[in-house]
Amino acid sequence: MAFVFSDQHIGEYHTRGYTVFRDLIPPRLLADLRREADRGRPIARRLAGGNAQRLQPIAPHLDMRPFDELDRLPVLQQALAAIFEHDPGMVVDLSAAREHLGILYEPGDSPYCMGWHRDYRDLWPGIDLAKWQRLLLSPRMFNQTNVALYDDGCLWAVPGSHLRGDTPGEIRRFPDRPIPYPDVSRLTPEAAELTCRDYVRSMPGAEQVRLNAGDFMLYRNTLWHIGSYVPYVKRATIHGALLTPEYQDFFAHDFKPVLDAWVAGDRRPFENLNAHTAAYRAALPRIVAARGWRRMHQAAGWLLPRVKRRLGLG
Ligand SMILES: O=C(O)CCC(=O)C(=O)O
Ligand SMILES: [Fe+2]
Repeated sequence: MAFVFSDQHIGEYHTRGYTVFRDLIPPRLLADLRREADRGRPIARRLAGGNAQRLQPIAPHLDMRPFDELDRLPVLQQALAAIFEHDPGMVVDLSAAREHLGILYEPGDSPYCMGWHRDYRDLWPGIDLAKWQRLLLSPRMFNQTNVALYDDGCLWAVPGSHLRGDTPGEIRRFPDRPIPYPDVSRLTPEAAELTCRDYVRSMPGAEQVRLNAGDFMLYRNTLWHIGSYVPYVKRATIHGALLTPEYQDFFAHDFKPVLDAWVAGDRRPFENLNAHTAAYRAALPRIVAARGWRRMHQAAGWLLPRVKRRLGLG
């Protein structure tokens, strides 16, 4: 059945941090997108090896017409406009990310997974995390899209985590930075697959996102999420972003310098927000006590003149 937008999509996007526009892509466009995406797979592997996760950008390599057609689908534009209508100044324009658009592929050689992460915070040491935290809840920032051209269950997420910092359980699971992830390079394919699955499931609250061919997923990359990949399930999922002017500004001034430094071999240390949380927790009894004293002081300031008046002393 063709996609129908509903209030549920708005609610899911805000509360769970992602929503899926089911069956968005009509069959003829799906065929055109698949044809181009499948041309990109060997290019990705030539450029980044047999286990290449993606081809990005695709614009220099593939015919962009079907991708442009997808961006311009009226039903998609209307759905996105409805999701963000509470922010009338926001520029919702998928084509702004056209030159960055990528395609995620299944590995050619062996199973593997990423580490659990929130984008920027856990992937790129050197990012200004205080700024990232300030921008965390802005609807103009950090919106990403996964558009499945084949059924795709690679992505897992912790729904709702985009609304908050890490819970005590998440901090216990991943206290340190960089976040560790399994080295499966010396395992058999089956052992690698199951090791990755155990790791993915070890995150409290993790849920698999199941996309079908033709589904369009809008999500916040500030969610805890992870990709876990096997060679025997064909994948071609278009990976894009909603690049508002504000997000482009972050890209240019906060992300790009960090990326350039990394490419130049400059390995910066990871900042660990858990250290701030731990310091705050340790200080909490003193903070609470100080608040208590302040309240008593305020109460005394209110009470004393009244008592004095009552006693005829003031
Ligand atoms: O494979 C995916 O869908 C997720 C990829 C991802 O999270 C990333 O590259 O940061
Ligand atoms: Fe990510």
